[in-house]
Amino acid sequence: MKFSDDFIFGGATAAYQCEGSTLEYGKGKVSWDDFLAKQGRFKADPASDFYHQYGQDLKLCNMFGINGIRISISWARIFPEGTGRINQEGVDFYHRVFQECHKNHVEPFVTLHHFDTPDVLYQKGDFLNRDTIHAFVEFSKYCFEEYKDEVTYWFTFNEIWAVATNTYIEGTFPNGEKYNMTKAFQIMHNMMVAHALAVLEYKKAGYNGKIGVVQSLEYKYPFDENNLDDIQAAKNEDVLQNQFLLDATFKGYYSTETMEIVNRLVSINNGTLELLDEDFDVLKQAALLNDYMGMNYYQSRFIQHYEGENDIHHNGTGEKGTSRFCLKNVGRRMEKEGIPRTDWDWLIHPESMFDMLVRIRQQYPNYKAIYITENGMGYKDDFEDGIIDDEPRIDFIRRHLEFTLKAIEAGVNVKGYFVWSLMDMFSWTNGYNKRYGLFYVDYETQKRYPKASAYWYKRVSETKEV
Ligand code: BGP
Repeated sequence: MKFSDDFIFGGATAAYQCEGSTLEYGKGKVSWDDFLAKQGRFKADPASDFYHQYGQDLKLCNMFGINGIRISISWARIFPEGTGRINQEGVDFYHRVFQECHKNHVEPFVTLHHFDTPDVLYQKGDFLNRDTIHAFVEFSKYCFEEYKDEVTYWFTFNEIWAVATNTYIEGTFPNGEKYNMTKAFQIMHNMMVAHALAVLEYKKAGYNGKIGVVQSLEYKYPFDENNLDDIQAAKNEDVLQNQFLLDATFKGYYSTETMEIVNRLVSINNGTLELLDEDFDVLKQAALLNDYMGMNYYQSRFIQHYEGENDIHHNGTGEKGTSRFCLKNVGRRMEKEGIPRTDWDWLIHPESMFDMLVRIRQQYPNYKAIYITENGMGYKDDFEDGIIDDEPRIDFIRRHLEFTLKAIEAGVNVKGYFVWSLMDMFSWTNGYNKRYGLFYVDYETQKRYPKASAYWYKRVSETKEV
């Protein structure tokens, strides 16, 4: 079986991870700047210097059969304070980038928020503060109108779950709180309301393009599939990461099953959620209007029942075997015999992506279309005289593409696949030794080198076969 001729073989990027120039050309501060400076481990400057190198990156796309690119617009480059004053230099920069995309026959898929809330809004509570919802909608409306001739494919948010868990459960994103289930659910809800309002504005204005949201999903299997407690633990984590957001996306309300689990998990913190009737009005309308969903998929989890104390350790160094994720009364993530892991302990389990795609089609039959907006492998690449032989990454991508084809065969409407990442770039909690790119970046010279995976991907894109 082959991919269709109009299938997108893309590469993904994100503004803060590749642009560099984080405080130049009129850009405002974002939540990460002070946070990273305080940590002192690494910074996002110059990263892959996309601000100046986008020309060569898009040329490489063209040369290597990459016909789509995920780009995010940095909100603070356009509105340095999040609202109000506009920075024309930032506006012009993205015009240049989009024009260069089209010159190279690379379709831009544009995300409006990829983890980089302007600091002014972040300091006032980020999306826990409902004012940020309205600021985001204003920023979105501005971009829809400004770039309407250049951008056809929009995404509102990247990975709402990652924002919630990394900010309020794992504590690895600014400003690092841990084990707060209530804030995690609340920010997910508020961001989905912001997404919905932006979708309604886009549709109301009648633009000739499409819009959706990117969710990060992981299939949650019970560690012991015959153990009822493990089955419940897997369901807890599934609702926490997947089902809460999928319900909001496709139904516009949370099912009874979802709310039972949400209420139980929130009560662990003695918390309450603010879910307003008017929120569901807009969520329900947007659920019917989304043109697609972006799915970022990296791994699955095997969950065991757990009543011990909260204990989370993030492996942000690539020291294999150092991760721990145990949440009291939710569950504990386990290793599983026979399932390999990367150096950062991410399970390599491509068949689980098939399971997730099929599940979406079954559980949310109004889903319309899915783009796999991120999938890829973090790896410590060896660079020998300009040659980067990344066979494990090729194998990772090949197997995920095989299961993508199988899902299409099973009736799931998958329209494209974006490798994370197009070129090597900054990784939020890991820095620079975790490389994902099809193109190796020498951060000293900013020279790009195609890896073996880039040559391999080119062939796939040309033949439509894996
Ligand atoms: C996703 C993000 C990306 C990217 C990727 C890899 O969650 O959308 O921005 O970073 O994961 O993650 P990491 O860099 O933590 O390995």
